[in-house]
Amino acid sequence: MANAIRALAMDAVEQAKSGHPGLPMGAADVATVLFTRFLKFDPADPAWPDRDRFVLSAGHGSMLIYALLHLLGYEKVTIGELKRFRQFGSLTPGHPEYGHTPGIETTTGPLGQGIANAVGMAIAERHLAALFGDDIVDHTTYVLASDGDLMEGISQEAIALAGHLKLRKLIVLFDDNGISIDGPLTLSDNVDQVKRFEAAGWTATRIDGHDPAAIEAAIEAAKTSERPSLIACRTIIGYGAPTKAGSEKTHGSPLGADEIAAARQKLNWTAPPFEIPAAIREQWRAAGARGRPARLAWLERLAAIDPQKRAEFERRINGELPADKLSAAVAAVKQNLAEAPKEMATRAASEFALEALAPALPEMIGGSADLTGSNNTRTKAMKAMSAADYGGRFIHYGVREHGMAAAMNGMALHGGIIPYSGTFLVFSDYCRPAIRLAALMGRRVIHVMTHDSIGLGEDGPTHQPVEHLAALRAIPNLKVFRPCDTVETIECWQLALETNTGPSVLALTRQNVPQLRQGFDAANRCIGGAYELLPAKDGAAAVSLFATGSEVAIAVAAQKFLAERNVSARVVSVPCFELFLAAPNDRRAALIGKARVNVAVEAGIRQGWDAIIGSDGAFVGMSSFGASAPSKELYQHFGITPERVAEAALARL
Ligand SMILES: Cc1ncc(C[n+]2csc(CCOP(=O)(O)OP(=O)(O)O)c2C)c(N)n1
Repeated sequence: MANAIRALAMDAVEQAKSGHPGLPMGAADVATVLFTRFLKFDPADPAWPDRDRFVLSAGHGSMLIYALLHLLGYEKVTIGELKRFRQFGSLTPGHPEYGHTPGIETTTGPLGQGIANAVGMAIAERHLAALFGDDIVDHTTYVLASDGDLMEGISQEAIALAGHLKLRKLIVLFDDNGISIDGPLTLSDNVDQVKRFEAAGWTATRIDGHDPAAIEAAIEAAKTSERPSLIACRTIIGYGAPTKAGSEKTHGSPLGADEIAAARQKLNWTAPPFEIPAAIREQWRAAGARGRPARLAWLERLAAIDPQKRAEFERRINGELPADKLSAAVAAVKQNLAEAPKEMATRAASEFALEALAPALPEMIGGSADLTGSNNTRTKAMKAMSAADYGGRFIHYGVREHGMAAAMNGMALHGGIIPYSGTFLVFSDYCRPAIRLAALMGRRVIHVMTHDSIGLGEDGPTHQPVEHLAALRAIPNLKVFRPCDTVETIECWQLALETNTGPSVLALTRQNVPQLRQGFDAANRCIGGAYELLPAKDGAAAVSLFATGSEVAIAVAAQKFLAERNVSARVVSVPCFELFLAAPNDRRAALIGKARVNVAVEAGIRQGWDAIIGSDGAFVGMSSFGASAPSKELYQHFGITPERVAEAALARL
C-alpha cells in the first residue's frame, strides 16, 4: 500500500517535470499506518466537524497527501488531477492549499506554519470539548513535520505553547530523514529533537519509520499520553530510488525515467505509471470507508443532544455570527458613547467595545503575546485558558507573536472559534508570515495591534511603527483598520467580526484621543472605509484633509486653523484603505472630491496614500524612524501638527 504512494509521487513529479518525490517516498510507510489504522475521517464528508485533523506541515511533500486522498476515495481527487499535478486550475497545486482540495486542512509551504497551525487546532478541539462535551468534540490532530519545520523558529514557539497547555491530542510525526535541500542535516543542525520536545513537556520517542509495527505501537502509545507527543520516525528520503534514496537529490526534483524504472523494480511495483493494481486499490478504499460508521454514530449523538446546544454548536462551527446579539451590543456601546463621550486611547476604546462584544459572541477567544495590560484584550470576565481549564477564553500566548498568529489560523481553520489577540503594531513583523497565510486562506482572525505610532512615546524608535501600516496594507485580502476614536473603534470591531473571508488588523493608539463622533448614529460609517467626518463650512472645499487614527484629530484642528485664514477645508476619516479602495469608482471619486489641494496626515510613511491624495497631494507623516521622547514632543519634532498640515495646504493653494 505504501508503494502505491511512492509510485504515484514518482510519476506525478515526473509528469509535472517539477515537485518533491523524496518526502512522499520516505514518509509513505508512516502515512499508510496513520491513514489506514488511526486517522478518523470520511471521504464522503471531508468537513465532518469531529474528524481528526492531519496537517502536512512539510507542504513541499504535497504529493503524499494528494496520493492519499486519491487512494482513500476522495471523489474529486481523481487520477486525472494527479496527472495534472502543479498545473493551472488543478486540485493538486505545488503546495497544499486550504479550500482548494477537499481533505486539505491548511495551506502549508512556508515551513513551520503547519505545526503551529496544528497547535491552534488542538487548542480549539480542547476548548470546544470543554464546552460541548466529549460526545460531540473528540478528535486528534496529527502533523507530519520535516527537519525544515523543526529548524524554523516558529516551531519552538508552537511546541512550547503546546507543551505548556498539555495538548494531549496533538501528535507530531517527525519525518526524521536527516536530509534537507543543501544536503545532510549535519551541515547546519545537530539538535536532539527528542530531548528538545521532552524539554518542552512532550512525550517523545524515536522509531524506525519504515517498520509498520513500530509506527503503529508508537501512535498507539501517543494516543494514551497525557501530553502532546512527538514520534521521531527515522526514514530514508526517496525510499526505493536505487541510486538517489537517502540523498538530497530526491528532495525537490523529478527522479528521471531510468531511476523511476529501477525504483519500480526495486519496490517490485510492476504497474505502469498512474495505475494502481486492483487489489491494492481495494485495500485503500476499504481504509477510506473505515470512518463512515464513526461519522454516522457522531451524527446520531449530535441529534440526541439538547436542541439549543446543538443549534449553538452548529452556528459556531458554520462560522455564523449571532447577528442580533452583535448589532445589539454595538448599538449599546454607541448609545453609551453618545450619552457620555469619552476621551481615551483607542486601545482602551477597544477594551470598552470588547466588554460588550465578548459576552455577545462566546466564540471570541482573546489573547496577547505577553502584553495583556498594554493591548487591553482581556475583558474582566474572561478566564485564562489552561491545561486545568480549557474552557477559559483568554490565552496567554507568551512572548511568541509568530506562534500566536499561526495558532490563531489553526483555530479559525478548525472552526467554532473567532480568535483575536494582541501585540504591539511594530511586532506585526513577527507575525507577518502567518497573517499573510490567513489572508491567502481567507480565514477570520483578528489582530489587535496597539502602540500604533510615534505616539507611544518614550519606548523609542525600536517600538514605534513607521512603515508597518503600509506594509500590512500591501497584503492582499487583509483589512487594516485604524479607528480615530471610541465610536470608530466599535464600528471597526464590528466590521472585522463580520469579515468572514479574511483577517483584520486593528491598529490602536496608546495615547488618548478625543471622541470626534458625537451623538448617536446607528449606521456604521466606517463600512465604506472612508467618510466625510466634517464637511467644509462655507461652500466648496478648497482643501480636503485625509487622516487615520490619532491624526484625524490633528486634521480637525488643521481645519480650524485654515478657517481662521479663510480657507475652507473638509476632513475625511479613512479608517480602512482596503474597504475604501474597493468601493465603486464614483463613490471613491465623490469622497476624494475636487478640492484644489489634498493633504493626508498619518504618523507613518507615505507609501499607499497616493491612491487617495494623488501624487501631487501633500503628505504630513514620517519619513524616518522615530525617537525616544514623550509623545507630544515627538509630534512637534516630526512636524505632525495642525499648523504643519495647514501650512502644507496653504503652500499648495
Ligand atoms: C520558511 C521556508 N523557508 C524555506 C523554504 C524552502 N524549502 C522547502 S523544503 C526545505 C527544506 C527541506 O528539508 P526538509 O524540511 O528536511 O524536507 P525533506 O528534504 O526531508 O523533504 C526548504 C528550505 C520553505 N518552504 N519555507
